[in-house]
Amino acid sequence: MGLSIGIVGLPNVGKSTVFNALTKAQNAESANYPFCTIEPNKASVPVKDKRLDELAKLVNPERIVYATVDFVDIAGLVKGASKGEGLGNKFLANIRETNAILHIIRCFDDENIVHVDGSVNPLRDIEVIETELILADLETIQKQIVRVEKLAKADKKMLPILENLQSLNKYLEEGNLAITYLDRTDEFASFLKQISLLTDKPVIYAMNVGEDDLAKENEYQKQVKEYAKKKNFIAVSFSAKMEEDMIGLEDDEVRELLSEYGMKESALDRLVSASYDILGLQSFFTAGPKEVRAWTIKKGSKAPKAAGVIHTDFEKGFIRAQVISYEDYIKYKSETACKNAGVLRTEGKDYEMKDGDVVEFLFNV
Ligand SMILES: Nc1nc2c(ncn2[C@@H]2O[C@H](COP(=O)(O)OP(=O)(O)OP(=O)(O)O)[C@@H](O)[C@H]2O)c(=O)[nH]1
Ligand SMILES: [Mg+2]
Repeated sequence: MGLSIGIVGLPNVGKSTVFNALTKAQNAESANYPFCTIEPNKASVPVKDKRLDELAKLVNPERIVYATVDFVDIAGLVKGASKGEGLGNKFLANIRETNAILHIIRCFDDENIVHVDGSVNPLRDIEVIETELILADLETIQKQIVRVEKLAKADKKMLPILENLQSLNKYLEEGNLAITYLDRTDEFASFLKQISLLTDKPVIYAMNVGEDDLAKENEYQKQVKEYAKKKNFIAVSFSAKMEEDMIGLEDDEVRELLSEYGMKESALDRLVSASYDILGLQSFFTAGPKEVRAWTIKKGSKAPKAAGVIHTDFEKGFIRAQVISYEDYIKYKSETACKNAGVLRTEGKDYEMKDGDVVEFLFNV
């Protein structure tokens, strides 16, 4: 279950700079002119969960396999993109299948860096981008309405889907994002899943600020935060430039630099944990001599579902799970010691997985 995130925003706001910082490589061209990015940049980034490193110290495996997040950096969107302005909006297809949207918002002043609309104004910029995403979705919805209308003539079961699509269409026309449209039957929810609307993904507002504004808050950040709060979205501040400058530094140098600016975690760590939160994800671990590995599941998943993330046969033939909490594993330092201390639990098919569980599944083939 891979996590993938699409990066959107106006041109020249720092999307590719962020992408480079997150992927710790200068792979994407970033330069001070709009529409620098034309072809999408894609990269997979390991999530350096510190708990996995701690487990590996105890288990000494041949390898450590971190969970990964895929980032997709695309061209900048401008007002009128749906009508062909700028580079148009066809490139949005590259983020259609992602799980979440990282919306980069310029919150720094720098007269040397061109703003496509002539001034820095984060709330206006958010509206421009969201409107373009909505317009792209309306195009998708209208095509679906035509298709479902035809289907409904032969199959009456499609009628409720058609009605739902029409009311969602109206909702988007009023300027709303699909993600806040909550009136969904199970059938409509699974229909929506198939058509992957751009505005039906959770959004993180990523405020790109100068490093001096990381610890304090400038006027732009205040505005975005307040707006995000109203919409129940997450807003994270970071300095793309500073993060990019940290590429290639050793871990302790990074920590030192971050703490100079009053930060504990890098942008990647904060963005990944924000993404896990909004998507309702958590991790569990497997730990053996071959590998210590992190796996990603939905919160509330039962043990067989978690087993199925490793292999579908594990889910089908699930017998039971042997579970040690991460804290117990660190405390007692080995599986045997955990067993002796009575903290290794045997759990059945109704067990709800907890974040950080160290697990071994037993199954029939
Ligand atoms: N002062 C300052 N400049 C920045 C910051 N982030 C990015 N820049 C600069 O802004 C310019 C544009 O950055 P990019 O990352 O190429 O922007 P983009 O959003 O990918 O732009 P397009 O690909 O054209 O849509 C580059 O010259 C960056 O160095 C920042 O936090 N502060
Ligand atoms: Mg770019």
